Amino acid sequence: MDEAIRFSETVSARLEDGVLVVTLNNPPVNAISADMRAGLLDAVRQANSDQNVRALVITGAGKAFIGGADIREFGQPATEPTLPTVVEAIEGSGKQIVAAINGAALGGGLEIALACHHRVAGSAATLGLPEVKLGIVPGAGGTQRLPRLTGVVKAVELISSGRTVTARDALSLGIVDEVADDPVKGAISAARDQSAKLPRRTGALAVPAEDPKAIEDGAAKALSRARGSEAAIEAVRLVRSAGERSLADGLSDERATFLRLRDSDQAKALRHVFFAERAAAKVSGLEGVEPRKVEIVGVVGSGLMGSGIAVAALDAGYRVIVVEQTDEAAAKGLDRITGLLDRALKSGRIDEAGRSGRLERLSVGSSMEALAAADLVIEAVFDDLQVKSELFEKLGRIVRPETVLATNTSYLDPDAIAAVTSFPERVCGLHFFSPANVMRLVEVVRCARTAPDVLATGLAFARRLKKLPVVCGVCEGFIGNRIFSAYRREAEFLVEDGASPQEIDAAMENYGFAMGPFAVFDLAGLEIAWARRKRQAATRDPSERYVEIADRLCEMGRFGQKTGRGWYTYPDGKRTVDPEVTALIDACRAAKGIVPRQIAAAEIASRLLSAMAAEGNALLKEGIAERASDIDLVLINGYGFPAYRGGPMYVSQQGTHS
Ligand code: T1G
Repeated sequence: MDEAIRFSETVSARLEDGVLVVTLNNPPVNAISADMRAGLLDAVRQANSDQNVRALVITGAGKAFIGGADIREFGQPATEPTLPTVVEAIEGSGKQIVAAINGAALGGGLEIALACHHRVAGSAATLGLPEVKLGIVPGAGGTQRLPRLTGVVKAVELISSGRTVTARDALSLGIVDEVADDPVKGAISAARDQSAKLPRRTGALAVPAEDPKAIEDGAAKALSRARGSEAAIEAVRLVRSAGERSLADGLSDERATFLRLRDSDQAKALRHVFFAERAAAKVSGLEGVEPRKVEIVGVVGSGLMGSGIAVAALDAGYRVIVVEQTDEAAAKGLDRITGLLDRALKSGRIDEAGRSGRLERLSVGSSMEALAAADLVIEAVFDDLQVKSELFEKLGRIVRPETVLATNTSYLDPDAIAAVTSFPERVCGLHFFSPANVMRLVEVVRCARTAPDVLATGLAFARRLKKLPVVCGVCEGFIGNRIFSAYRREAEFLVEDGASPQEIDAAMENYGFAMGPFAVFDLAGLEIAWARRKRQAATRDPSERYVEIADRLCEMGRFGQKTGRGWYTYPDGKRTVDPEVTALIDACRAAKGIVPRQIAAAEIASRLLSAMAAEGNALLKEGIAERASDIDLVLINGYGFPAYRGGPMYVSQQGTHS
């Protein structure tokens, strides 16, 4: 073989002292295309019959190792050679094949690595089988080979969640054999060292013996999290079966399941979500706009929201200055933030060094002047226009001329807040969802005067926090709460028409929501929506349908779960139907002369989804949301809409409600 060999458009190799280093190059993430499969198979076959080749290394060009199968090809039938054919050729090769995992090894990418005989990961590599997030199961041996390395319990957890792990974690789980600063160099030297040995084939290993109870518990936990995701349920079944039958039987079941799921409605919806996330990153008017540099983040307010935002910023490596009104409040804020870090330590999400590093980057105090050092200041104080306006006026005098100011308001008009400053172009909204250090969604609000680079700064900041930013314009409630209000209104119409809150909750939980609407109302508290309805009462069109039941509940002091009573009652914390509420609903219906009728679960879901989509269409028309898929992302990531349904706009476009 020559020194530089090209096997296909995306696969080339060079021979280094008897080791054939095969490089996959399909920018931007080395997704596995038909061309790559053909080239890789050719490389392995030719190497097998070439006496000059003692061993092989497979690696990726650029930042990724292999970002998985090419999702854009999913709608088409798989062409030969298929990925299982390539994987089988790699594992079955008589010559040592070592994976040099230089970056992301996901899905089919990890399956290729698992079929190699030895794995060396670079320290920045990430590894995972995220297929369930696309509504499918791994299709090239992932469910059968991973448990042979990690055991069934770990593999069930990893594959059913689709979670990715770092190189270090992969090493301790047994997924990789080495972590090296230069994985290609490490892999070449491993290939040389081991070229005389028999290849260690993952598929030939026995699945490690484990306590059957641990497997049972792990599977039960994964299934309870699966919540209607067919792919996750199938993934659990396939991984569990790995220990109970031959590799060949496991592989053929896995492939058949993969092919069946690939064409399912859930998989189609999840592909829509995948591309929706990428589309959301492309914001009109920001082409070529550079965000401002942010190193120090200021947070005003250290309540539930402020402390969550502070922790998210600390997690992302920022220096964080938290300011409260008094020393006493600052001390409480510090306690709250420390408490969140302690919890992260206890759960193993961070280690002791991570905890102390975060605390070193944090300062909490009562002097506003400290914010003069900040590049971005986020206010998370009480949601009151007067309070926020006064704060922004004060901040305007303290911060530097390039500092970006962001408001975390949920319902107030950020344009009105920006107007009190002399620099509204430096103000945007960053609407986090609670708990802010956990929830992925951030609505980035483009105010009337927000400068493009300020909006870009908000987006870049949210992205560095590993959040999903969605840009929206100014309206009451932004995208999410506007749609949620429409959802609430329709849910109350349904109650008046004859459905009980518990029937509605059951219908929506059955549809795939984590919680039904009335359980959510009780959890969030009924008083904010009540206050808003009272504010709007004077201007409400009297001919508009209005349901009074929620007002009556609030007048009775039933503000939801925190008062022990709302739409439900909560003896010992357990959600229970309350005859008092049932009687109230009956009375309200009777007062309007409504004869209640039985409403089927399908009609409940269909009406609630239509109400959401109608409000979404209004948001598009008003230019609040840039595209329908942005609305889907908001509902999925902020409001518990089941991802495998694709979001309310997607559902309405498909015309399928149940
Ligand atoms: N296929 C096609 N396009 C992809 C892709 C993929 N697998 N992954 C990324 N892209 C595009 C993406 O749309 C975007 O395009 C650009 O690459 C950069 O992506 C048999 C069947 C690898 C960690 O689920 O997690 O293998 O918008 O902005 O932040 O079992 O992309 O620029 O036009 O996300 O640096 C499993 C999904 C497939 C991996 C890189 N694979 N990708 O993150 O860039 S299932 C996945 C990611 C499978 C087998 C089965 C991330 C990344 P555009 P990006 P990034």
